[in-house]
Amino acid sequence: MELTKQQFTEDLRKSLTQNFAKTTKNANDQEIYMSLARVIKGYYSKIWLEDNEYKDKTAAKQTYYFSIEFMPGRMLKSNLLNLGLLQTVRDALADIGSDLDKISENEQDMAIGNGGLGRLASCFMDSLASTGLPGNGNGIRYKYGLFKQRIIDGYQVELPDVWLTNGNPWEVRRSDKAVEVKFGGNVWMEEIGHGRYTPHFENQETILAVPYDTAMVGYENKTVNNLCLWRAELPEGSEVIHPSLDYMQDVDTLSAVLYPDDSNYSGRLLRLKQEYFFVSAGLQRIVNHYLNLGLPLPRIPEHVAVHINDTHPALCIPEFMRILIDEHEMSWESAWQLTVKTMSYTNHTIMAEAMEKWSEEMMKSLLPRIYQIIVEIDNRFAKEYIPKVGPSLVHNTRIVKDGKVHMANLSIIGSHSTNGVAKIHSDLLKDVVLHDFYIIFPERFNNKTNGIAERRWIQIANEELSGLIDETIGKSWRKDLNDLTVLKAFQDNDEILNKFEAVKFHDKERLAKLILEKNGITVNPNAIFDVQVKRLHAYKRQLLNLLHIMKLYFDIKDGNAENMVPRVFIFGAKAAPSYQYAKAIIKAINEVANMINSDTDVEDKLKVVFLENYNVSLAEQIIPSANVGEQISLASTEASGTSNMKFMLNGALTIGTLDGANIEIKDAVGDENIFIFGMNKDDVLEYYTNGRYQSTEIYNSNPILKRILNAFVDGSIPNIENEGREIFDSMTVYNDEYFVLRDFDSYVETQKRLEDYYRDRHAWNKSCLLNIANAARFSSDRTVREYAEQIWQINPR
Ligand code: NBX
Repeated sequence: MELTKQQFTEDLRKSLTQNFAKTTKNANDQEIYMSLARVIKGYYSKIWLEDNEYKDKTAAKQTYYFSIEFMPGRMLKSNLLNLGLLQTVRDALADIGSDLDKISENEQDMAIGNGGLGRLASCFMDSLASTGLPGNGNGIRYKYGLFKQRIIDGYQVELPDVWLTNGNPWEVRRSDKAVEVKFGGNVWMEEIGHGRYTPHFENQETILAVPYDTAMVGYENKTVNNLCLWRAELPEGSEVIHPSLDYMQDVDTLSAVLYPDDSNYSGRLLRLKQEYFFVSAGLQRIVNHYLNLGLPLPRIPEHVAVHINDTHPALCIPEFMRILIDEHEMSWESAWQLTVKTMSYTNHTIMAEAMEKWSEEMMKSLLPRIYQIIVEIDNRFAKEYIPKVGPSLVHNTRIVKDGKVHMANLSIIGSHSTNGVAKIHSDLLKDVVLHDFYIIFPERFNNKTNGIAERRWIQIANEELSGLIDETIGKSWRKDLNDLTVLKAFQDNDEILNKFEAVKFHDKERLAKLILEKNGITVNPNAIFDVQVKRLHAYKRQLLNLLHIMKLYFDIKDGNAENMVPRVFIFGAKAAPSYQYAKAIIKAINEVANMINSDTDVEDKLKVVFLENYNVSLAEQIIPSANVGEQISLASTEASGTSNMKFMLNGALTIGTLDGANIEIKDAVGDENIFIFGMNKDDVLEYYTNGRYQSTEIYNSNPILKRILNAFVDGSIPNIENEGREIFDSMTVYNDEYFVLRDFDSYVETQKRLEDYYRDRHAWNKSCLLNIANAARFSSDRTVREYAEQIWQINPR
């Protein structure tokens, strides 16, 4: 939008006076942030209103992305960038003696997600708006986001994330759009003639769902979509008869906390309540809005697509059926057709422990009507498909069995599309994990490789690199990332390569400063910055990284590292609070870090840094400065990964396995520009089928590994008596579930090759440039366009 510095400064002054009775002279940074955010909201709200009117007028089809997690991070700079105001506001603030970066730090990260799945949802929100696609989010407004992580004595300690204390300036509470969501009680069916039944209810608990809307502003266009987050409250009128304290507390807890488990299923009642709560509220609002436009219900799939982000919102399927049948008297057959046409589903993991399976008893007592509908869906599925595909296939794919409701089965049967998030992952779904479904519904399966919102991950996170790209190839890449391919023309231009190296060096100096401030560790910006940032999980194998660090440490101690290129290993990772093994690894990383960082023999050859509380805003500070990104999950376990794409876009080289999107990154950059090691998925599957892995054989025959693993239990690494034992046993007694030892040698060799390559500055810089130049296919703009065309059938404005 068009705006002069003077106009903006005037608006900010006004906002400071109106909101805080302050001037630019005596306001503190928090007050400036709040006033600034309100000014910005004022600017985009006009576009928001106009786009809503446009959407209503055209009744064009819209997508609603249902996700129990979102992780937008900070909104201020993103909104400024997308409105085209970043530079104007930066300059205007400088004029009044203020600094945008410092002001921005007063914004609490909106961290209502765990990791990959939630961050992907937010990248999609940015990309949908920025590609002009009508696509909205639907989720829960948790009062407390993902816990804040502190490291105390090397241990993870979890603190509550009280992100709403100062208020959230971006949200709009819409009381007029509140709806009621009902739980429990009894339901019985009454015949109303012509073989039709209507449900009756008694003793239900009613909760009011109040939506809070946040504008998702498109990049330099006219689109503003909506992220709708629901809060649980006491229903209106409940002041007449004072409700029980238990009930009041129930209402309060419903939207209070995000479950802190990533890739793990917890069959807790409150979680099921949360799932139904945001599903029911979201669908009610969509249907109400649709009917208010005067459109006929049987045509709803022409105007509405509902996406189920993993199985947490799978209750969309029976709830949509309930609304159509019970509230709008539609026949089962018609309602089912509309439901399947409207719904689509993404799977994000093949980890067995993540698969949601609710006990029938719980489902029946909490959601009696939904349970009935699920059973009916299941029975009709069996009746229709046994004659077509036989009883055994139907048995394997049934929704209700062994006393459980299988949510993935419900999602596939009740939708027209099931996709994985990278080629290898979608293939594994078809060939292995969901093979029986694939036989029944081959046309429903497809792949949508993940992507990242390039605006946040380079334009905002790495302004200096963005500036250099502008200088080199012009600015068009900011609108269309495909234009980065023009950089290929400079791959042998040393003058340009040196400039890219210089930018990376500045980024590393900045991170070095942060590390000194936060951890009191001095690191050398000339060292290789080698980074692994992601949730802590055994399958992601942070331990493999740590074993390699120990190898380097012993090399130094033994005097075998004279010519080693100095390295700084940087970790960021939260562990689920109940995931003891993951917490043991965090403790071990921190104790190894203490040991190495304080050993004077090591000098600055090797440093290990664990940065606490990894989240979106910290990622924006870490990723630009990486030389190497670690993507070392066991092949076949990481569905896609998305930090791999962020590193690539910021000119870091990947060391990784043939897993997730690493494979597609390798295809994009070529073998010379990535470091691949270890088993591939077929090697792993082969071990699974023949069952012949014996980790102790490797332990006993590999003296280097033996020495490293022994260090975890013989006191060489101090202060990890219990954790060291747990880790040691996992590698030996419990047969190393994720083949860390099996891939160790290959990893070490590849790390060595990487180190040698780093010495050749021209070759290294060229590879970095080629990673950037080939990053466009990992833009989430590309991903959402594919969803839009192939699954949702929605068009850009
Ligand atoms: O989703 C992640 C995957 O692990 C990543 O490989 C992928 O890049 C990312 C985005 O597609 N998955 C994730 O964050 N969570 C879950 O998959 C999950 C599944 C079930 C559950 C809890 C979490 N109960």
